[in-house]
Amino acid sequence: MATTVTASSRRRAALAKRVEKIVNTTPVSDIHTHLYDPAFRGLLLWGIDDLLTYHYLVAETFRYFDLPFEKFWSLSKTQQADLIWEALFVQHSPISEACGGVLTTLNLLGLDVKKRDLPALRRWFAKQNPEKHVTRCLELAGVDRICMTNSPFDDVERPLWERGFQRDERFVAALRIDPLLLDWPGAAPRLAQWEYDVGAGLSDPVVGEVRRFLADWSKRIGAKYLMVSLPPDFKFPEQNNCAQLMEKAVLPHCREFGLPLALMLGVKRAVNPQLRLAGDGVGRSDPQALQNLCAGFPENKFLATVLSRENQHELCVLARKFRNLHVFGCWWFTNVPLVAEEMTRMRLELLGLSVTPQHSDARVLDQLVYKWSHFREILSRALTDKYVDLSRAGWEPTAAEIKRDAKNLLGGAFERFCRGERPAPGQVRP
Ligand code: FIX
Ligand code: ZN
Repeated sequence: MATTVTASSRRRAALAKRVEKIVNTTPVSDIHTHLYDPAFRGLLLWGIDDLLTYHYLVAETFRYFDLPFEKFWSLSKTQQADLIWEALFVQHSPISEACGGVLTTLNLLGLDVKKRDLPALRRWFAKQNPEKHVTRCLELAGVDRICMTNSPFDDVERPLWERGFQRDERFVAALRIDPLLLDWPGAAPRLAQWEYDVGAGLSDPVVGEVRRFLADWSKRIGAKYLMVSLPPDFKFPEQNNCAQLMEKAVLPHCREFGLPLALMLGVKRAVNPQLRLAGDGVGRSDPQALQNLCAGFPENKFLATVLSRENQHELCVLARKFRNLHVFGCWWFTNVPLVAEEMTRMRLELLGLSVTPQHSDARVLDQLVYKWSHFREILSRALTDKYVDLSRAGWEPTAAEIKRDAKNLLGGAFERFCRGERPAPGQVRP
């Protein structure tokens, strides 16, 4: 009996090692980030002060100090980073996921974190060549493609696209349209200012102009998909601007251009506005809206992620019913090991390999390093358990099969979904 147990635990350990090696060396296509092509210069955040002032850490810091919000915001980035470092790393052990992430990143960059020496960390970053640092972070994270979040409504970003620049092919564009869908009265005058003939109403000619706007920007940036983050009370169909614009302008545009629409569901913006970017919260979404979209528009492709842990199971079940729905990422508050592991296992069990279980949502370049290192651990564990289950049934996965599966999960399935490809029955082979 003891010999059998040892033999099977040895087999398991060998399999775990093989899976881990494959998962760690499979390049990732990171399908949603807030990073920018290096040509955008100051918009691409990197380095220790940007890592420390990440809004995830800002929210955690305010739990420890009673500084007035406005006082904090009036400080320079370096001063804010000093306070965050003191509160989250010096006064307390940095055990939260966002804090641990900073340390994983620094450690993998080869820095000595145990000295707790912030000035020394700053000196190291100050010496880095920004272009080389981009390549280094991508290599360390094992990421070869990064989807940006590109908004024509962003006054810093828009002129750069209008002027044009030499694209870095590692950075892929995604067209962000939140202001259009969520604040039509605010967006309409801006479109008018950019010479699209729109008034406040949504007559057919106005909808035509919105489509012209979407077409111009999809072409200008070479959009891989369109995207919007929506509040928990998003409903579809509905007689409001958001649902009407989605139905009459965005979905026809996506069909015409063959582009998916990414829906990120469940964010409650500005629950505490004093925290600024750190002040958003979460609420349960109604999966009926997504169901209506998938069922009502079978020619459209939907990418979806939901913010509430309570919605995850329903989302998986929905994706089993609609092949025009692709589930992605452990978004934001769900990107903590406890929830991400549960979600990843659930998705593998309900959706197999037809899912993209993670995106980084990185806002700071260096975060790619920890976000992918942490997720690869989760994925390796979850996949190992699944392959062990298979081997118990006599099905031993080959290295080539494991590689194929890892590739699927880390970007391959997403690419195929975007291209609208599904293997023909005869092609479904290992
Ligand atoms: O809507 C989004 O794309 C969110 O990811 C952001 O708004 C959010 O601030 C974030 O960075 C979450 O990770
Ligand atoms: Zn995001």
